[in-house]
Amino acid sequence: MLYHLLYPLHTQYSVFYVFRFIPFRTIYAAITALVISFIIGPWLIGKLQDLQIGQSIRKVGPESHFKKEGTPTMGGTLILLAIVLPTLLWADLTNIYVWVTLMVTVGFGAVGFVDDYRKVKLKNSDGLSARQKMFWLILISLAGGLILYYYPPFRTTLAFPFFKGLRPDLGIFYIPFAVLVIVGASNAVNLTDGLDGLAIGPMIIAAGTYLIFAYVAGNAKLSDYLQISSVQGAGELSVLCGAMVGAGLGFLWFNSYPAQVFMGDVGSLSLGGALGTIAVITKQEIVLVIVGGIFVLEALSVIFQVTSFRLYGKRIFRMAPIHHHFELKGWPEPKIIVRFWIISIILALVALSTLKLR
Ligand code: 57M
Repeated sequence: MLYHLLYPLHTQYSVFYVFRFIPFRTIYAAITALVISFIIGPWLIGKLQDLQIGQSIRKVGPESHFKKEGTPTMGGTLILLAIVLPTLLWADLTNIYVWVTLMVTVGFGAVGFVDDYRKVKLKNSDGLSARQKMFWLILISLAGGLILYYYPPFRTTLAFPFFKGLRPDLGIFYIPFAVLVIVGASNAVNLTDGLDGLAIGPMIIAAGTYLIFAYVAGNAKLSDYLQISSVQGAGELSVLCGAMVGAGLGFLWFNSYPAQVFMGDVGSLSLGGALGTIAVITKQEIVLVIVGGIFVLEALSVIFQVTSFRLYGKRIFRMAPIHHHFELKGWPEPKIIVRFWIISIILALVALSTLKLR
């Protein structure tokens, strides 16, 4: 909005020319998101407490979690606000990629909201059934995939890191592939969200990494120089990524150990959906496996655990997802969290290095 209101004034006042620049708007989107989080955060946490939107803790898990009973949840509504408002303020709203990403983010958030609300407020411990949840997530991401597919300049080729010449064209099959990436990312983030700050830390790092990917993909000269797929208009997603970084940091302020609030499915599903969509649009879908390596690791630990238990009646980990394994081994919670953040930073650096490697 500010971009549309203020940039045209540059013909009279040259100072407004700065609104043209994506890095400038990205930084201010991040700052706006932080300010929103700090202003609304304490109020929202108080409100959630008043409304008794508290987490109930399953008794089968690590004992250290029992003391978390009643911690306000659904803090993801704050994250959503702190992503959407700054994006509407600072991004170019004629950009279709911004709208597709917002649609998936808010849509996934709505699914998570209904699930959380049923679990917490209506004391229906199952929330939405896994099938219902999947149905809506697939439907929303399918809508996103279809819009992208029928939007003329969007390419359906896949880009591989390290092998820059390899660009298979998936054609119409790009649509189910996009759905897989978006829904997969969303579920992986949801599984990771089991310790204070464990999901939001790697999410901030991943959003920061995609901020750079989006900027490079949207810049014809840079993408040509680095030989990565150029996506005209994708640069504007840097602004949204900036808002994600700011919203993530703002939420971490309250979610850091010991957490005053959990994000709930409204946060984890929407953040994962946003990340998956941005990976699809910037044509860095495969690299998401590296950037979001912690989320992948958490999801794989569940897949291996369940498969091994079903096939051989044996567990690989003391408990899945893998963060529970380390908890049961006696690692203090903050140690697991910070070590997972460190791994995320290393993975982000490796992913960024693929920009230059070929
Ligand atoms: C949600 N949710 C947390 C909070 C958060 C298939 C199976 C592996 C699924 C998995 C599962 O349900 N995962 C998805 C994980 C929960 O957090 C809430 O959920 C939201 C995210 N969706 O925002 O609202 C608990 O996590 C802790 N937490 C924090 N700090 C935070 O900032 O400490 C969350 C955020 C919270 C709190 O304790 O209550 C969760 O873990 O439930 N299921 C599991 O993870 C279960 N694992 C399991 O059953 N493993 C089995 C098999 C089936 C793989 C095995 O290994 O044999 C564990 N979940 C729990 N206890 N709670 C089991 C033990």
